[in-house]
Amino acid sequence: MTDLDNLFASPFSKVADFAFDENVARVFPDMIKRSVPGYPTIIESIGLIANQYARPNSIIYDLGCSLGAATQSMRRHVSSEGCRIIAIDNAQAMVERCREYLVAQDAMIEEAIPAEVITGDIVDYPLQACSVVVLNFTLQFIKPGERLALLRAIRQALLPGGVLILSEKLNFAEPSTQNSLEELHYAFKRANGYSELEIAQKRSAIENVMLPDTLEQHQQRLQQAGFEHSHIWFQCLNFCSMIART
Ligand code: GEK
Repeated sequence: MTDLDNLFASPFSKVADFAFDENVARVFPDMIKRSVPGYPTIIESIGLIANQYARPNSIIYDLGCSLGAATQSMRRHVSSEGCRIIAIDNAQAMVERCREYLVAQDAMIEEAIPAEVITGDIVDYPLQACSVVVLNFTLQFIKPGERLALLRAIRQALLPGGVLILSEKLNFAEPSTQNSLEELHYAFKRANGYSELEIAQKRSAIENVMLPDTLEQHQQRLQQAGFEHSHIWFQCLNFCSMIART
């Protein structure tokens, strides 16, 4: 059981920038499910996609793994022999809980593929040759000026036929599209029990920390980084997930 997200339920005199600390780690499963439309479907599908592209005896990376939901899904679905998962996050509170969840999963699944969780900054982490990389709602937290270099490093590390699964919140250049999808996202949050105060305070906490791009910016950057093909495989409101192939 995880705690309910009520982190923004009481009024703050000044809303501090959002940080992935112990309080967030404690409520994270509830927070992300009630905030990201389609999150459970994306998580389950990441396992299926990874299973299509994972090469025998290769590494799979889960970058910005938080509590390891994508890692757990890949452990359920990837059947290629000799694969192992390296999950990385720079938030110590996330890493510690992620390890506990994986130990619990070990007890439930026989012969789950090995997964290790590392505390590290994905911006300068030396990636080894790999067949699958997951960036599930992580790139939007990386400084915009560092995003291309990170994608280049991922592209360099991917084996031929390898894949990047990139999920992001999207911005839209056309103002009426932006407003309409943003309003629908707030409606989604209200329907999941968040109050107007919670929505407003979370918004100001995150606005300097999470900086979404447009789909066109993503596509252009993926191309610049050396990916041959990219396409959307999932979109719900202003949240999407892409597959980028070598
Ligand atoms: C999921 N993928 O549930 N290096 C390493 N980790 C980072 C960095 C960095 N430079 N910057 C941010 N993070 C997960 C959800 S959450 C998305 C990902 C969200 C980590 C940060 O600590 C956090 O755990 C994660 O990226 C983003 O499938 O909260 O909306």
